Amino acid sequence: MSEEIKTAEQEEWTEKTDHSYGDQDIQVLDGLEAVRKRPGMYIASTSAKGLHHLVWEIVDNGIDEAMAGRATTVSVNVDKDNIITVEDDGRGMPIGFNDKTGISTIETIFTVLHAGGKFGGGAYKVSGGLHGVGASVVNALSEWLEVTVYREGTVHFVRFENGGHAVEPLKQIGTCPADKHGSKIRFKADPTIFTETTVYDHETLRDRLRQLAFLNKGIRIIFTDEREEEEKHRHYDFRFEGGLKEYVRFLNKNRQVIHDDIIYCEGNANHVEMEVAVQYNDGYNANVYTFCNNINTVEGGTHEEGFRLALSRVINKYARSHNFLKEKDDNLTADDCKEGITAVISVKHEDPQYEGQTKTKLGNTEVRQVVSSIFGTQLERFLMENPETAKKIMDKCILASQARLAAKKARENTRRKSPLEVGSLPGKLADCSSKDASICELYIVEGDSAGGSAKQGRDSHYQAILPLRGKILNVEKAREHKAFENAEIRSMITAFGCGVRDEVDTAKLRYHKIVIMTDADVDGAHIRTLLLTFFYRFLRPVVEQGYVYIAQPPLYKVQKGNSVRYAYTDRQLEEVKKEMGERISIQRYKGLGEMDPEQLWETTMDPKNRTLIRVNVGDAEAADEAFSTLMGEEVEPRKNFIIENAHFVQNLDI
Ligand code: 1YM
Repeated sequence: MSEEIKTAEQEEWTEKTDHSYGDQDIQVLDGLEAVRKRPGMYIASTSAKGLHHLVWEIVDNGIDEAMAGRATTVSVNVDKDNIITVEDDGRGMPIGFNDKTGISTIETIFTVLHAGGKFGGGAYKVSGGLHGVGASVVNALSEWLEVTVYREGTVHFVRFENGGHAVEPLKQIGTCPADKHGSKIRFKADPTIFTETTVYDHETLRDRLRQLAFLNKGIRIIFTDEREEEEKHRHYDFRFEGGLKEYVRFLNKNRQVIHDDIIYCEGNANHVEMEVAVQYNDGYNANVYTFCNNINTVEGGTHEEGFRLALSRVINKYARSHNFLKEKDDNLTADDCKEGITAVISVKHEDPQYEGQTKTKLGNTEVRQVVSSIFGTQLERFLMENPETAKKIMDKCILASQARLAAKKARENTRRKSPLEVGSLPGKLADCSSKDASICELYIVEGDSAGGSAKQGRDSHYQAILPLRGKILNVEKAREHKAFENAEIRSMITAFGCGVRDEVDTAKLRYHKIVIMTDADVDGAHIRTLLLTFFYRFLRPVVEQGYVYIAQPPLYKVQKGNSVRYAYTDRQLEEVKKEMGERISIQRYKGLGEMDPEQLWETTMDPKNRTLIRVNVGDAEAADEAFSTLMGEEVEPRKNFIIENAHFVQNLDI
């Protein structure tokens, strides 16, 4: 396309993205077809995660408009056919139309792959850089997509179908009041691409939209899920004037905080915008969430480093000058200063560089200095102005350092001298003979009697058994050294062989499948949760890298003459009953202990028949919420959580 036939909007856009409009007719077909052929190149996956990415891409564009100060509200709607509607009250997408090519700006946006442009997730996008798959990718992967724009008293509309082709060109379909403006996008994910599922997860959508509202203070985000009957429609209206301050309050809602006032700061320098909020609770874990351009940088990076540097610098300085630390005392470590902290750090950067295994570690070096300096100054000021809170924080950090020294001693006693020294393995462990970790499995079994059956039933070449007696310690409520003194926990750590906490090295893990095998009852579920809490807090990489599994023992044995079938769920029982017909006997297993070794092998341990559920952490915030609610001190939120999630707890096995 030559210069003189560009519309004003296109001109503006071209300038920004440095993208030439040339050859777009060819690109349209090539580009979108390429996306449909190999969606994995453009979105993380075609599983549920990729499906949700479609929503985030469009939502991000609405939030961009709001962050530019042009829109106040972004609303998201899921209707009963899992059709998504995203609408904002911004300027409305440009409705410029080109007579010569017959292609409007909007069609261009939705049909041309814009690598690196505003709509391609490149430099121009401040929000969503990682998701930034581009509106055209959403279009390519939708069965159909419709755009409605309200702008300058007109309503314009275009619909795409058949792999992203406009059914007819963008056209005006009506008028609207002059003060109505905004963009509305409706789409239906293509089930031939998202073959696993095209059903959106309510909680995933709600949690992320709420998080976006926390991260972009003042922006109103409305979420309506219409998939239930009308009276049960779920509706949320998020708007947080306090931004991260409210986010931290939300994260700590189930915790006992040690001070009410949240430490908060925002500022900008060197083209970096930053916002930090901090509050301590009486727990022992650090929950630090970091974001760049609204993306959760799970691997941390320079913003997190800047925060950590400032936190320990300022706390040590204050502790010394106010005599909490004596001259002879060592400095507090960064971990001492982080015990029981809940912090959210959010930066906005025009040109973020991501590093790390999953590209979720912020690499821009100038960010470290900006966060360290702005947060450091504000924290220092906060401590000066709030001496009572400052004292509580100092006392907590000093206690943490004393506990750390005690834990170090306890931990040293737990460490195995060498991974091959079988002599130092726990006595209760029935180890396997293979030393090839990639095929080795460790079953953690509830109770000595089930442990006995498992030992007899297993294939001892690659299956090891570690029976646990009674309930293990709740690490959510205990300081680290208590955990290291606990016999069951020590046995597990020694058996795994990969170290704990910051020292975890999964290369040293002795079993690539760690299988939790508990009874299918309430106690079993509790023990399983205690174990998962311990793994999550002490061995997170082991969980994250997918080494932890849950065994699924059968609930029923159905027998007719000599033929025996097992049912793992009530629904399955009904099916089996139907298939087997009359004169059957049904036995309900109350615990693993009721099965003889052969049955246990056949139903739960034999790779040919068994079902193992791999545990994944999902996002850290959700896991953290689950564990702090289920395992923490506060009783009321726990009750509510169990009631709200009764369904989830029941289905944990699925
Ligand atoms: C529900 C999703 O995409 N809103 C939206 C998009 C744009 C604008 C406003 C917009 C931007 C600009 C000027 C500008 C887009 N514009 C373009 C482009 N909501 C949603 N709201 N006028 C309107 O950035 O200058 C792409 S998106 F590039 F054409 F300007």
